[in-house]
Amino acid sequence: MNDECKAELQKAVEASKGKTLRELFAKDPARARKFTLSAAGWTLDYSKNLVDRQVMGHLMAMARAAGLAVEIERMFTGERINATENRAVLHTALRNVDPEAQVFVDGRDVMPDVRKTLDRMEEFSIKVRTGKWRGFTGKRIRHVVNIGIGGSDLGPAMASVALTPYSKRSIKCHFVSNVDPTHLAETLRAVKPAETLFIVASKTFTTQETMSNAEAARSWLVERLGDRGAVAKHFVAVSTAAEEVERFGIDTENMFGFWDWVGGRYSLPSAIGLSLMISIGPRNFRKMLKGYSRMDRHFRTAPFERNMPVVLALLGILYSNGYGAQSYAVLPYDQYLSRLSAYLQQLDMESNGKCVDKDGRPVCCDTGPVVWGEPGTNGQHAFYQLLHQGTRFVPCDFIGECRTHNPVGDLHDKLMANFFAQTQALAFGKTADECRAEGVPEGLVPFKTFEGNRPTNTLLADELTPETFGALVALYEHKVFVQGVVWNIYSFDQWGVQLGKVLAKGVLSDLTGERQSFSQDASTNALIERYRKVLGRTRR
Ligand code: G6Q
Repeated sequence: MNDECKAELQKAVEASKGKTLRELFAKDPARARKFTLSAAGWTLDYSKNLVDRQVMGHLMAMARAAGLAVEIERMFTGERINATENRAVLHTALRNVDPEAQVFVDGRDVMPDVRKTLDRMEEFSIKVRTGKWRGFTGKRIRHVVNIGIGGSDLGPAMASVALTPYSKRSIKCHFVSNVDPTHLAETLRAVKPAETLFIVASKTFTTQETMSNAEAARSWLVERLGDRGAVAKHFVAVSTAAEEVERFGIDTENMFGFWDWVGGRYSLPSAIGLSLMISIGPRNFRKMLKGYSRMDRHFRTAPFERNMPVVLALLGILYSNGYGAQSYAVLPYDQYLSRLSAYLQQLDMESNGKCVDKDGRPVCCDTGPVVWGEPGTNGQHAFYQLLHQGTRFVPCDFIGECRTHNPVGDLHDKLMANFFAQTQALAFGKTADECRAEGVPEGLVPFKTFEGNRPTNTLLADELTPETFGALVALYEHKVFVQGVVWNIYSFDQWGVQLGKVLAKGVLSDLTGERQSFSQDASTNALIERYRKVLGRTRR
């Protein structure tokens, strides 16, 4: 974070501290309206934050001092802003629905390839959905198993739950990511080989977990169907690595490509979303892209003061760096968004979990926070106690919709009553006097008092549709981007992930090799020894 940003943040913190939400609301009856924004089908009410016009003014000045406007344009126009990997960052091109749009990387328009891949995905999805594409024995595909991990899993896995109401119920999507054999084995128990399509989703097609699971699935299929030729009808690939795909035995005709300028955790709107497209159909998939694109346009063009990703990002920085918040909670009051926080964990923590700035120097302040959460109201019966009365400061995003896809009696009204009531309780708490007025015995007053003043954002849409879902994901993507810009860190690399990919290889050879002496540290060596003993791999 540069000095000018630090100074503005400091002013924002000074102007913010000591203010209570009770006072802020009492002072300004128009506060809720003033601190509410709309974009791409979402309303953001951020009035229950520890801010007023003055605080927001300093936060906006901080964004300007970071050169945010320039950075936004650099991303959208395909500059190589992912400098440590020397790549452009163009997930926004994947959902650019303008048929005339051109987006250049090194002088080449990428949009024709983007459109072509989408059209190929569409053609293939329709074949699978209508039964034109059949398995080796002539049966229709009833199960789609996406084998991938990290960015090649979390997006489609989260989205296929989120958009269940739009799914073709006769085709079930499964996601296998973990190299724990249990994940694959339990999935294979639930499917029939003759009716199953495997999508091997891996940008590099070398990731150990994915390739091991894909090889095991291929053996299972060949064994069950009794013919190696079956692979062609039951395996397709999503990758950037054509040679590796061929080596695995998948015809590149059945490979759907993407490009090095699509980061794994930003790849849901690319061919990585193939399983989702098969499930919800191309039309709904394109509606999702439209939703993404509406939020992209809003982010690129709205003034910072009215810009939803910018506002969310700056509030997050205020709390991370000004109030010492170590985490934030994402609390969707929608069962269909049950995987959202797992998805956002990767998006945010992999992007902004960095300790050096763009010049390679240690950062001067905390960067990406810990992200966590569970759908409401379950969390209310679990961890909300800490949110209300714990010693930690945890800002929260509450996400909900006015209409449910499943109207059952008054259940949705009850859900939303909790949704609204929780942010109210967190903001305004309950004073000791209020407790007394309710007749709480004096000895219990300290326990029943709620300090309040705990900030929340409320995100509300009419309904969770492919459009609003796409817009929601884009909102968080851009929020993370803005924070990376202010912190002056590289948000689009992930060297920590690469480290893990290398480390396990050395340990694996100690676990399985002939050698009885191991090359790790003393603790790890002892654990390896114990493991090998149980498996009878210790020579006496
Ligand atoms: C995402 C990360 C990481 C990646 C996985 C899978 O941004 O780079 O989560 O997506 O490691 O990589 P492959 O797609 O290459 O298998």
